[in-house]
Amino acid sequence: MDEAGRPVGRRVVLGMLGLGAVGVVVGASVQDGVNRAVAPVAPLGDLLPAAGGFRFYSVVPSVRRRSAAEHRITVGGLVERPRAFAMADLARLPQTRITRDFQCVTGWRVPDVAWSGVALPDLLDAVGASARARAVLFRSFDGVYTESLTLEQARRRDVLVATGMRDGPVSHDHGGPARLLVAPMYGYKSLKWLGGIEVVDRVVPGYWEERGYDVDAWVGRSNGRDDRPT
Ligand SMILES: Nc1nc2c(c(=O)[nH]1)N[C@H]1C(S)=C(S)[C@@H](COP(=O)(O)O)O[C@H]1N2
Ligand SMILES: [Mo]
Repeated sequence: MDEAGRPVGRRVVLGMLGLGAVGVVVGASVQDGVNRAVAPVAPLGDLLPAAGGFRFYSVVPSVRRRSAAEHRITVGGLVERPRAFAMADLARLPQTRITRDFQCVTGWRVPDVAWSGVALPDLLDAVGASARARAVLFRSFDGVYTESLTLEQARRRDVLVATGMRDGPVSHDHGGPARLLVAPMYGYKSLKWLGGIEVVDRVVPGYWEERGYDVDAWVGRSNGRDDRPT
């Protein structure tokens, strides 16, 4: 945190990109308390080449590539059948497609992004969550980033282990071979370079949540209140 208590992580990333801290304030009316925590972050889209409207984010300078052939996602913790899923194993589970706007708390949004993969409830059914399960913890193979969801959130059909995006595989820069897509929440919930899933008995705050962001990151809501215009 800096002296004002604001998260500095993204400015560090900007610094590593040689862009420096631009300090543009995102309009306070745009979102909610989550947004206030990130107001000092520059709108990268003005500075980086557009990747179909996305900015590529990583809290570490580089992430080792994993091929689809070598990649495994371990699923363990409070489950009946812990298992490592190869990409081919994921492809054999029921496939779910979903098209949604993708929105980062810093203010950029990409309309109508098509994703495909395994709905998290289908993956959880494949391993069998134990009676003590209350939450799910996700780990990135970048070695740093984590996220978590309550079990109820993790059982939504619009939460995917995404292996496809816009009719191709999820690229390395977008967090492939497989990333999380938490469609109803801000982008930071959608952990990239998914390497491990652990079913746990309580919510463990993730990387940005340790740095002041809300664990419940519903787009358009604040403290459970739905602020979306009707
Ligand atoms: N491992 C990892 N996952 C991550 C991030 C990150 O820095 N590292 N950034 C998050 C944030 S804040 C957003 S908005 C999206 C951005 O996804 P993109 O890089 O595919 O555009 O990824 C999320 N998942
Ligand atoms: Mo984000």
